[in-house]
Amino acid sequence: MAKSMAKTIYVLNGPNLNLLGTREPHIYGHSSLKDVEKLCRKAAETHGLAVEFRQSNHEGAIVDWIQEAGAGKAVGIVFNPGGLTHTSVSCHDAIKGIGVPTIECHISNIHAREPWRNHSYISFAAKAVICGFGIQGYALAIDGLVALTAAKSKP
Ligand code: CA2
Repeated sequence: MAKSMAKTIYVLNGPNLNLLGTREPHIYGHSSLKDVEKLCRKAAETHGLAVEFRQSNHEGAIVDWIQEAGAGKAVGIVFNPGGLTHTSVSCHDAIKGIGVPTIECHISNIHAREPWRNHSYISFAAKAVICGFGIQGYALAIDGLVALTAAKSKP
């Protein structure tokens, strides 16, 4: 059955997040991206929402998906841009160009790591940012997105 975009949260993951759980467990933990997907579906279900869960190693594909979420008027986007966090003007511009809120989400605390990870192009366009909670941050971002949008829809 087709999912209504008005009831769908996009969860987008950038480059190399497909490798989650295979290396650097001291930074990113032992869970896989499949585990993250299950966590997101569970969190969204508690709000009666569906999840469109995607990962790509290609910046252009992610820009297309951000535009798709905007065009379809999805509830919002939870976005872990991976390394694109620190480089991507195009993802920043795509988020600015849509009318749905984006929550930037990082597994690690990017402010407690290498200095070049402290800067995010995405944060300038995001409604909110969460980092350092491990993969639980995705569920917290979904809850936060729902709280923000519910607040907005109140009279
Ligand atoms: O903490 C995060 O979620 C990051 O967005 C993850 C990115 C990193 O470039 C950002 O600075 C912070 C890295 C994603 C790649 O993750 C891997 C996990 C396991 C093995 C290899 C890569």
